[in-house]
Amino acid sequence: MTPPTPVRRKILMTCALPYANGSIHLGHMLEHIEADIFSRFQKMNGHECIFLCADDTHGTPIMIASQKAGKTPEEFIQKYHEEHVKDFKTFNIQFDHYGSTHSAENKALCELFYTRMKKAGHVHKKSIDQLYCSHDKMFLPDRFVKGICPKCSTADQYGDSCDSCGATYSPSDLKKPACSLCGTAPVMKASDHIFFKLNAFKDYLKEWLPAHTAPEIAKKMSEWFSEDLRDWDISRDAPYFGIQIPGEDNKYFYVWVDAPMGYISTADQYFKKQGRTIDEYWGSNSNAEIYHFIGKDIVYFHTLFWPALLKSADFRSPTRIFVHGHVMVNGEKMSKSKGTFISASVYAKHLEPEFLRYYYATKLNANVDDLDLNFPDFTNRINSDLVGKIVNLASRGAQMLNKKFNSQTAICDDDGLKLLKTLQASSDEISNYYNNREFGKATTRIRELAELTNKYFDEKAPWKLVEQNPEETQKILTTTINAFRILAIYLTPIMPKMSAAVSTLLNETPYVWTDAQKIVSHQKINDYVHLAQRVDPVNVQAMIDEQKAIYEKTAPPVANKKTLSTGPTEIDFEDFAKIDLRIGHIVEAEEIKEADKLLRLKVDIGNGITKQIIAGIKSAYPAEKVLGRKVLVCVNLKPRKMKFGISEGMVLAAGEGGSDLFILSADEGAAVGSKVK
Ligand code: NOT
Ligand code: ZN
Repeated sequence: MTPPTPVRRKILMTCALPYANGSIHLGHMLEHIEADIFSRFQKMNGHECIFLCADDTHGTPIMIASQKAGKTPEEFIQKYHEEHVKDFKTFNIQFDHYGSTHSAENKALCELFYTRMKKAGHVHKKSIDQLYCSHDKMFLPDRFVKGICPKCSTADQYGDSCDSCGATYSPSDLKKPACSLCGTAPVMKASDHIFFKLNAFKDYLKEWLPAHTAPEIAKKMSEWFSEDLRDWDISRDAPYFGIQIPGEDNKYFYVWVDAPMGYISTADQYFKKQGRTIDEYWGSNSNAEIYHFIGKDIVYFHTLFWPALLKSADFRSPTRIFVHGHVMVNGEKMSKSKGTFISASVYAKHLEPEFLRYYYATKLNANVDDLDLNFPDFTNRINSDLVGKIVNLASRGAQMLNKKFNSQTAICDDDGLKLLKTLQASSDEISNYYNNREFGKATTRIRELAELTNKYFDEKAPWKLVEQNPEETQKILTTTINAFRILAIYLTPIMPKMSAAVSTLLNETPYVWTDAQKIVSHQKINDYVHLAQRVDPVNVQAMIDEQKAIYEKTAPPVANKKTLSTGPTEIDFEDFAKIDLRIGHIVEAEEIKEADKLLRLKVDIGNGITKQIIAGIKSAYPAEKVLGRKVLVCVNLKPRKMKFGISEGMVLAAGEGGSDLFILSADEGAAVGSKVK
């Protein structure tokens, strides 16, 4: 009887699309490693598994960041695209295609969705009031408004939540709100927005959720169903870097609309290249498996908005949303100032990427718990488990075969064959762990099998036997290398690089899962090359130090207001002594019409020198109130190019802002240009 042909599954899977305005860090890597392990496992079992990702490229933050970088948004996102692709490659994340939401396919798809949603009556227009910066001529997203927390009065808080007391609010609740770009006080302005009627899908979502997510997620999300689901604002006004809404003037899709579309449009690009179509996977009748791997912070978008959008536009929904927890480092939240917000590229400079894959795998399971990247534990697991127990088998077996037996394997001894049977018999168990994303259990089982093999090796003690019974010794070494080979095959989804080195060592082709059921005998092997070096804690520290230094170099100087709310940061006397303060005489003052806060001043600082200073004091000082006054000026500030010209110094003032602002003026007797002591 011939065994039934295994079913070839059709799987399409994605990771969340990283934003194209920052580097890939070890938090992203958890998700990409998790997904990559899953994908490689499916591929080596002969299934079609298409692993896709793309950069998430639209929205206000990217538009503003590109302006600040002096680039077009297209140039800006291109640079990150290249960087992201490179970082993923370093960690052996094997995408079938890595796209971008800034693509013709994504635009076309958004338009198609919108047309269908509109036709089905699932969108409507409504005028809403929002904060608007009349200087920057744009509506301000919550994160672009700063002010005083309405609850605890801490200064310099974002428009959505307070860092100090944790309160959440809307930007118009802030006291003394200001545009975070230019400091201008924003005004309320009305504009038409387009809303998606999410509540029309409430009954559908109620049923959909438990069938497509883990019970703990479904339970949490079901809390939303106790009330009506609110309409979702899917439009943004120009200026916006994104995809224009068809049939509207200067309106764009909100980035969270076109981002999930990226899952499908990236698939579209991939299939087109192959002369296939996305209907095979995404068509409403397709029963292919579709999985989204995401972090717990974006569950809302993937389990409410996304299935509703798909339903509205008559697309099928994903099979399952796989949610993981966040990465903690040494038991704490990743922190830039502590150097534990580690970028992928800095990690790879100091430590082996495949070790991170192994370590994450040992801690990954199918639940949503946070995962602690604990460096002492990391070092220990790599050194004692991976290197000490697993890789060590290869060096013990192969090196002696190289030296004493002319690199030739023989057959296995009887005890050895029993051992190999035990290892092979674990195939289904480990397979199930991989399929169920219980990678921690898979690595535990593999480690146990390595322990059995080490026990066998120690009992047989081939290093003692080699002189008196070379024939038996060769068999023991053949068993050892076979056992290691099986473990390397089981580890292939996690450690593809090591697996490739092992197949090369044994003169074999890259491994597929069923190769574990074979035994290698009477074959020549190659010279053993080191497969893994132990982790030196010195390198861990060097990585953290480098990351910290990068942060310190790029961190914006701490604003005064913030410093006061959290306790002053001390500076050295030498730093203070660098500031050259003088008495200046304001000889010209002019209001900059286009800016709410700015005056253009000419200040005589003595010795015949005058400086142009653009000062943000207009809210308290109209031009005529400062003209002719003697004020304190910092005269050695590097000239800064501002929107309205170069500013060559700083007029000192204190206060919360608005009308609550006081210039520091000098007594009438003070001589212009004299140094402030
Ligand atoms: N760029 C987003 C983030 O949180 C993820 C977008 C995922 C795609 O990093 N979308 N959906 N839905
Ligand atoms: Zn502004």
